[in-house]
Amino acid sequence: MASKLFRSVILGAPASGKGTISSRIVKNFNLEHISSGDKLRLNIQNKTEVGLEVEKYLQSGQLVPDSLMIKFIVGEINRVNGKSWLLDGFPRTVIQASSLWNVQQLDVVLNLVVPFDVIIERVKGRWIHLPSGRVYNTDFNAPKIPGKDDITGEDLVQRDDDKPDVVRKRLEQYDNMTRPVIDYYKNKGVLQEFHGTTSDEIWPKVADCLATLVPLNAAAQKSKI
Ligand code: G5P
Ligand code: MG
Repeated sequence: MASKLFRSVILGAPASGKGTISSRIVKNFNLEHISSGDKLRLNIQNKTEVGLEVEKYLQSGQLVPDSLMIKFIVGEINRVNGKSWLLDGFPRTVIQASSLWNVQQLDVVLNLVVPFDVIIERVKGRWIHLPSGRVYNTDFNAPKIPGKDDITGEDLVQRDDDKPDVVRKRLEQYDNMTRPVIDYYKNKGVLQEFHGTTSDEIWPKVADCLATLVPLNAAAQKSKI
């Protein structure tokens, strides 16, 4: 008998901790993590056709046009065909959300709610490992060796769009474009909200929620939470 697959989305403002919480979800539940931002940054670094097209949007903190984004993510979803997944950073507009729903209905949408003043402080310390998307913070989860990835020892970089004026723009965009996505999923009956000021406070609530939802045959829990 085919096992039931689990399809989920994690939503939240820029730097609300989607990447941080996703890496804990991936460690504890057997889901493929598809982060739109990580995939786009990798394409920019590798100077692919998509990368060259989207670079200007990411640098200025603007959203990539819906048509391009939908095609890109549907391609990434098809690539993990046959596995349960967690989408991070997509959808960001109601057009993206309804296109995704037409392709694939979701089991749950996890929405992280973190105050904007907390977010503005924490992005200053963010460092990332570009090839893997691993994320660090000098105040929260510092790398073992400053400036180096814990696993590969390669250099960490700061994101172009973490400059204060670009972060402000991304938060504005989030308010205008992505808040309606939350209502879209509320109406579909799949939204779960998690409030807090730190990822350590939010994570146990997310883990409890997923423990009741992720089918054991699709995502055998790898370790005790
Ligand atoms: P991204 O890459 O999807 P955002 O803006 O949605 O970018 P971002 O910035 O990646 O989200 P996050 O994943 O929510 O943030 O947060 P994170 O990286 O885990 O945590 C942020 C920092 O805080 C890290 O340094 C982390 O270590 C630290 N941290 C976490 N928890 C705590 C804590 O409790 N305490 C403290 N002190 N620190 C903590 O999208 C980028 C761009 O790609 C394009 C757009 O141009 C977008 O701007 N894009 C799209 N465009 C159109 N449509 C889409 N669907 C698109 N997707 C991407
Ligand atoms: Mg992220």
